[in-house]
Amino acid sequence: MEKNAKIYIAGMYGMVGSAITRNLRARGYSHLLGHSSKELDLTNQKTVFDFFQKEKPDYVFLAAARVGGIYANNSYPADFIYSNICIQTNIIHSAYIFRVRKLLFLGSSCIYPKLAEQPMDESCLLTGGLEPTNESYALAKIAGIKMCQAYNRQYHTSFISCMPTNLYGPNDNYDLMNAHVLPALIRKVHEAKVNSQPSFVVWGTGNPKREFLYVDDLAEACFVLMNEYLNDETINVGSGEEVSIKELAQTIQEVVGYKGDLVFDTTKPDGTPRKLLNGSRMRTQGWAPKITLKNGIELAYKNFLEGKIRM
Ligand code: GFB
Repeated sequence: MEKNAKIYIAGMYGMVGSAITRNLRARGYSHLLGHSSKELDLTNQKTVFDFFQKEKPDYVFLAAARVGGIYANNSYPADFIYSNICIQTNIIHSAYIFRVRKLLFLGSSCIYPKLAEQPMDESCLLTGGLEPTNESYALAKIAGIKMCQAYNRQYHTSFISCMPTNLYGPNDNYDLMNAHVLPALIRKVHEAKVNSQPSFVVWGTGNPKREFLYVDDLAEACFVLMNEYLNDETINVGSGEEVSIKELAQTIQEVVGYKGDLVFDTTKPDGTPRKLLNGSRMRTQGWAPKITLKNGIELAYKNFLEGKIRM
């Protein structure tokens, strides 16, 4: 990407979009475009068309999405499939109409089968049933991957996609019901500490395993892919660092400085037992994560304490 390129970050004010924006600004890119969801309704096809007609960006990072943790996905499947299919379809089609030079679509590791062989290679896509709690979101993201590939094939566009593992970091959502597990547990452990509670609640059994990647490491991967990656096969972006939910909670307790008990609420779902990505193809692009899980949790907790979050 040329330094004077016009770059649209869809979802600029979300956790991923703001990390991509930080990365590009630090590299001296100054012609960055983005809107809050209140300013630009990406689910409205004409609004998106008019935006692209006016701005004609050279590059697009498609990081806008309706996201959430297991409870949100399980509770609002219609919202997740509708909003995400609308957002991505409107942006990908307008990017084609207005000749965007390259677009990077961000998906999620939940697109892979619930019981896929671990670690999950990109080739296992659509080889088995999806995790029911987030099937709507997963199907929307799979449609986005396939739409990029279809436009590349028919219209010779350069639309690529990447599948990050579970992400966390600045500007994360800390809503106790709708957040992802890592921010939710940071908030629960913090509140147990400041309120001198004897314990805090962990959903499920604590046995499932999850891989986590700090969002600034993902942003660097997105920059590398936009500049170097031309294959329209989707590519995993993972840390390779997997922990059980119980171990995650205990690590968060260490960082926060709280020694209370874990209480497991098994009325809440565990979700998929594991979703560790095979990130070897991304390593061949010359990228590797820099921030370990413990260090990342320390950074995330610091952001939480500074109020750089969404409740
Ligand atoms: O991040 P999370 O909500 O979603 O993690 P997924 C859910 C796992 O953490 C389950 C446990 O095993 C939960 O039982 N957990 C324990 C908690 N305590 C909590 C808590 O307080 N809050 C939450 N949220 N979980 C998501 C997909 O799956 O992964 C999304 O639903 C997306 O679509 C995202 O793909 C990356 O990791 O299970």
